[in-house]
Amino acid sequence: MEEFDLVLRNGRVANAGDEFEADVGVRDGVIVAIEKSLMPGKREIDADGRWVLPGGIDSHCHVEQLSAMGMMCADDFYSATVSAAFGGTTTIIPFAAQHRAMKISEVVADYAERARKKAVIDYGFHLILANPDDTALITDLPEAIRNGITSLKVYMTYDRLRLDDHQLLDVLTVAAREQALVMVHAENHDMIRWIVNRLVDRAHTAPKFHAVAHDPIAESEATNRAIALSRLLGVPLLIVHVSGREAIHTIRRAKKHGAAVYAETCPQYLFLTAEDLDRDGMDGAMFCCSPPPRDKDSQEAVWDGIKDGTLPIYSSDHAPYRFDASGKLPKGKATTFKEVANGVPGLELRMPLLFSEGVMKKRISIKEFVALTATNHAEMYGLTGRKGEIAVGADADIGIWNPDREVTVTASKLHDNAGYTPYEGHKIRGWPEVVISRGRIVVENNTLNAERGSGMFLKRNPSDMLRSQVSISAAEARRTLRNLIDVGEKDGRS
Ligand code: DUC
Ligand code: ZN
Ligand code: ZN
Repeated sequence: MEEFDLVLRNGRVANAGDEFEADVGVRDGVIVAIEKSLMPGKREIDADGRWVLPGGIDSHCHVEQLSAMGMMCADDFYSATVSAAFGGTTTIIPFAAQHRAMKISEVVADYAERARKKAVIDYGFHLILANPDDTALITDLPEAIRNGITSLKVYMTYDRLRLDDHQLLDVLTVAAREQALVMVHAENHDMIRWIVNRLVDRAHTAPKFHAVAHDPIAESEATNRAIALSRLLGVPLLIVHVSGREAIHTIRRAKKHGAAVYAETCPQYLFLTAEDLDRDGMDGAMFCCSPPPRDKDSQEAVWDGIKDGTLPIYSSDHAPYRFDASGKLPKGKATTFKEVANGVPGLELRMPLLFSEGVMKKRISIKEFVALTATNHAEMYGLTGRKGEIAVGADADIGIWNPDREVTVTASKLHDNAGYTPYEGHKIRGWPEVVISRGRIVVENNTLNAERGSGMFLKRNPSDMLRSQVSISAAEARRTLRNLIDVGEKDGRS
């Protein structure tokens, strides 16, 4: 039998469904054997006392993205993917972000070209759809989906991005027909706008007021509305970056009634609170993201949602901006919370934070950790069979985790380009010491060994979730509404 390129020996393997002791044999970038006592390989790694886990998939991150306000984020495809790799993530799915005047095919080509030259791990794209006009819905969106961009994000807030309910119904209809998953940023635009105006009128402009403006009721209302729209059509959807107890409750209740609604949460909703936005001077701006971190009670609700499957996806929502005039503080100390660039870095620490606080503190099992950080993303975003699992035939994307390694987080040791971390000083137990991407050892001994541009674009399949059942009431609606939709399609319109 042909020799292995790499054998990971004596480790404890965990997948979302099981855990066991075995050696893992890799050839040509693919896992080809999982057994005890494999034959020697050209390269061997002793994983005794370590976890051998699927490489993470971070399905929500912003890389080399120009915000709708015209602000470029701090990481390009090189720094972002290097940072991801050091944190145990071997696949990212960032966004190709349309601004309203842009043509989708050009947006996609632009992001693809930049990633192709720089990424060191594999990547796909979601589309951000800001202008669902006829050209987008009839031609450009279906084309992007056919090219493997099988998910798209839409916004219910932000002046330059938001879609109204009518537009959301149009998008959901086309997505269902073309087999794409719709991801929704669910916050009530007018509630936020109204509060912002009151706050600014009263000169309440410090970073902490960002959390006041983005009230949890704005999140839960929009979440409920997005779910209602998807139920009306019987079309699944995913709510991104869920933060508050009420929104989680709304999603749980809808799922109980059979709605095909999925949801994502992020480290900032487990490990930060709104009090972080109230730090001295402008420091709170480092923690401004939307939705904002909430309170301890919502943190507990997020843990509960993670445990009971209401929140099956745990992503970073890495949106890095430097803490200076090029990013977070365009007007220095005079920057109002409205003007602070929105987002926090998290690609590198996403997995270590959950490993430490979840697995090591026994809030979640190692199998749940794998599901939340890798396997569920593969199922949600059309990567099953290739990514998110230690299985024969899958890509050899693997992290070897030392559960005893202790790390005190500090920005200077991280590899992104934000220049700060919201988790400064946090003590982490458990770290991915060796990270393997398609059989290449990309991180070992705290050193990168990967060429710029060596990551590959992943043309994704449709989400496994699109095949899942919809509620009885939605199915009823579908019988009538699908007819309407089909009639519309006959003359080329949806
Ligand atoms: N939404 C995101 O998904 N990321 C950063 C900011 C935002 O509003
Ligand atoms: Zn968002
Ligand atoms: Zn985001």
